[in-house]
Amino acid sequence: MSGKGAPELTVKNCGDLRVAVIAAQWHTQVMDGLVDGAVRALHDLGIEEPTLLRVPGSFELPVVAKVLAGRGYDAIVALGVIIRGGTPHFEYVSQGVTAGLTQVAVESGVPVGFGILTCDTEEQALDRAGLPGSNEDKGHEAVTAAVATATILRSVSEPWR
Ligand code: DLZ
Repeated sequence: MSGKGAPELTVKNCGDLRVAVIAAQWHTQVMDGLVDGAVRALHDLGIEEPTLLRVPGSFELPVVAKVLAGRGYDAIVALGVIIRGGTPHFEYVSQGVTAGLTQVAVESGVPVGFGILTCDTEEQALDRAGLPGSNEDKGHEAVTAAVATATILRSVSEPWR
């Protein structure tokens, strides 16, 4: 999947939204880039006090997202890096986290930003991590998409705003 074609999102009136970022811990250098990008995006959007939680691996992201979705957050952002190895484990973890996060978002009505990199190599992940020299900034993108979606949902439920 190519990053070409990504929209330039403009998000307004979102500084009061409650946002939680959940980040896995595998592949430290890439994860650091994703988390920095997410924090930068939240700052750019005027969201000053986000919650940041670290979980062991990507597989643990959906259960934490589910609990947070029931605690009044307006948007949740999940960050993880899964790199293909020599066994089918990559497919199981990737499918588990993708299906789990989708289920949380659809069943709770709370948008979940999908900042999960599923890459064949660490080089591919570094290129998407928002680090100096990276071509893409997926942590920043995931926050912006989740917050943009939260503002859309709020405009539907509170049309007078
Ligand atoms: C076990 C495992 C493997 C092999 N690879 C990754 C990975 O590339 N990225 C990631 O976020 N987590 C990985 N994990 C850990 C699982 O997500 C999970 O934490 C463990 O299976 C324990 O439940």
